[in-house]
Amino acid sequence: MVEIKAEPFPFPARPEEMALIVIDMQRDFAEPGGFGASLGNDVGRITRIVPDVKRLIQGFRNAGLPVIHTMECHKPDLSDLPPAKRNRGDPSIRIGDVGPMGRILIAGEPGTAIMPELAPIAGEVVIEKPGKGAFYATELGDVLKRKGITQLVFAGVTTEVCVQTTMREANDRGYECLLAEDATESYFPEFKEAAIAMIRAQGAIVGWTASIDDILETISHA
Ligand code: C5J
Repeated sequence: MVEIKAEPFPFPARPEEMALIVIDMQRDFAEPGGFGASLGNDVGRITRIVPDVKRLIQGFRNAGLPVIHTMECHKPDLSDLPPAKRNRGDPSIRIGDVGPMGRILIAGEPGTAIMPELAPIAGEVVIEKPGKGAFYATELGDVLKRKGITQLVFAGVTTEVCVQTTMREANDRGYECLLAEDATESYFPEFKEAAIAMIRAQGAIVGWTASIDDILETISHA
């Protein structure tokens, strides 16, 4: 067992049982004309972390540890999109509508794709998820079981929505979860800060948080 410098206390790492989960680094959340922008958000906050997420992914690849990507998306016939989700709020375009990058958050559309800088490489698992959490209605749990994974490092967007939801799902399923603080972002800086605080509060009630450098320092020597 090795330790990663983390909050609220060192993360007891078992690199041979560890995977990186990169949540929803999709064009639809990061580029003008996508879903994030349709909700009135400043998508530039998301693009700024791309080099950091890339460095973390590369560190896992260099260490020979699994990288798993998720994409929030729906079937073209919208059969996995509850009306309660499609009709929520007042976006300029809704999930399933045609936007400048194709149909919003629909599998196979250009805007739904993972950003090219962070594209999965051959052999990496990509989980298409209809919900905010990556365990809901997906094969993620089976994939992790097959690979013998018990510890998850998280990156991606947005911190307080899909990242935090998936961490909570994972925590309840018995995984030890570590959030890479500088490889995650929110459209709202105060929400990112609050999500990090609530994840590691009460003795890591949901999980730990750490910097990319401290995570890579440990796994590169493992
Ligand atoms: C959102 C996500 N924010 N990936 N999705 O709708 O966090």
